Amino acid sequence: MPHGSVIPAIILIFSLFILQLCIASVASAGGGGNGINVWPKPRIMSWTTQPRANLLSPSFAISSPKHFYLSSAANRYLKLIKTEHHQPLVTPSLINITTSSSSALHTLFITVESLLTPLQHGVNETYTLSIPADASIANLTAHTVWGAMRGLETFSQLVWGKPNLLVASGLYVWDSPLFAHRGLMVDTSRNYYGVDDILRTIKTMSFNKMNVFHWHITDSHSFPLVLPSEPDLAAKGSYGHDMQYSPNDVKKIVEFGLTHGVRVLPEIDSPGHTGSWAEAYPEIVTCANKFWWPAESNWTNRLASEPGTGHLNPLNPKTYKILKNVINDIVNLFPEAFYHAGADEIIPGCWKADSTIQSFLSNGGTLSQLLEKFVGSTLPYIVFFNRTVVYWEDVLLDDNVNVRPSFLPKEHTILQTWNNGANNTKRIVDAGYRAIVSSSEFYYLDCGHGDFLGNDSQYDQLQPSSSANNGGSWCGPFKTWQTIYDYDITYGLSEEEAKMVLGGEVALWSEQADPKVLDVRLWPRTSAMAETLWSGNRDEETGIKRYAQATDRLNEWRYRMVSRGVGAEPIQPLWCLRNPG
Ligand code: CP6
Repeated sequence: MPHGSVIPAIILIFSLFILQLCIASVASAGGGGNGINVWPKPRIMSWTTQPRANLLSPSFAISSPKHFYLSSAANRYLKLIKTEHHQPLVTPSLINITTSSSSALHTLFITVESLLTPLQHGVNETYTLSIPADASIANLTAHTVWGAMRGLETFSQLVWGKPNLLVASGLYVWDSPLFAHRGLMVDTSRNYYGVDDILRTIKTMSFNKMNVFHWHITDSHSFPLVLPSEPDLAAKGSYGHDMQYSPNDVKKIVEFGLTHGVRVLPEIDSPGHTGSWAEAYPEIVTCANKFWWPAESNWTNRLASEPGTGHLNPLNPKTYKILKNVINDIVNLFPEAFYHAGADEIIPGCWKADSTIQSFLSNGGTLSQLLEKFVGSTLPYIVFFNRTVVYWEDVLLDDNVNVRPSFLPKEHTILQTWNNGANNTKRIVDAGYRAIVSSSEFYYLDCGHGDFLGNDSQYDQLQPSSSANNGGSWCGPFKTWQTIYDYDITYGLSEEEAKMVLGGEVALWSEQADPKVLDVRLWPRTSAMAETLWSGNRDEETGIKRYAQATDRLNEWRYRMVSRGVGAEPIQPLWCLRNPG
């Protein structure tokens, strides 16, 4: 946790302060139970008087400092607040609802300390929100505009009612995320998503106070991104002209992210997962355009197998000529300071299929040297552009093909873990690297309900490109929201080790997902991670995991997301909220 010891001290002071002021013994406003629901739950949210609500004046306004992105966010929230008219599934049990217009809330004032702080990893997202019981004004304060956006989201969730809008009042909120990196990865290579799908996803992330859209743009199946210096990659490697992202599309997505406080982190996966590059440049891709099903086939290497697996050839100088153009274009298109370079799932057999690599190996070269050469020739070029390089854990830990740590400068490299059965996060942070956690057992959302793991020799012989198979990606069981909510990304780590964990990401691999199921696969399960990383999954007082308390709140939150245009799936029958336990 990045905040050191200052914040616990602040929390303690505030807690004492609040305990004295609490007349009603409502322990946690906004935590469910009284119908006031905020997701993710704020770190501290307390009634300063008895729980009550006031009218939101029909002329309610948000007064925001002038700032390109914050002003836009304030307008957006004003519109949302005035049109949403959320009807709580459980009528809030408040002591006092004042509908007299003399006590209506007229203005939310936003104060920001530093308007110039850019959106970047670790940016201060702390905010306070106070909605006094009788005053006609409320105050939102934040260090940065990005924190103010988080506060606007909280405020919007405190408003409900039809035809009159009500706002919870007599409330004080102090809020700040536990983890700086709260991400969602979407794979747009296996199946294509339209720009609107991506924008809706980013918007929903902002509803959930998430801040990193990790865009796994390319893979073996298609190369949908049009790059000015290498236009053939998309022209030949995409699924078609209507399934590409133009530089303008990217600009739109990046800008949309900024107005929502969401960084757009691009991933161009290589040297593995590059089969689609072979459409334009067959000479730099090994084992391209044939399904690689190595002779030593077993379930382990079938996990990574896919049609046209394709690996860039580290021995071919042309590989680097093209990669440098790609890197140039990516840093021009994406202002984001992190650059995800992939480097997952090297399949030795794919490299070994190439004759130049065969002679390199028979002359005493090793696979590890091949990967070192590749990383050593590309990483410095990315770092040259002031980017921090994110790789999947495999580059360091894959037991067949790994890179010596000396090749990965710790200050410029972050590793994203996904195999935590062996607690790879611990191995990564113990080696001195910062980590982003995406444990496949908890955070991989792609698995639908049709995954077959049985024993059927005929099925096993199917080409993964067959419609009867999922196209190469093996899935574990469907992850429920509780599975995701339950997971602690720093499990098993010491306090020192945990400091190296920047946060987590859920991942939507898209072999079995496309726009038709996007929202249902993502929401509200992604919301479960969003809360865990924002404020934790445990009751502050008892330290016990708060599933039960979270269930009604998440159910309510799902309805609010639906009314905001998100196709989130239900987690309970309506009956449960009509008949609270
Ligand atoms: N594609 C890429 C994938 C996967 C990875 N990288 C993947 C591996 C195992 C499972 C799910 C997805 N489909 N490029 C691993 C990081 Cl279970």
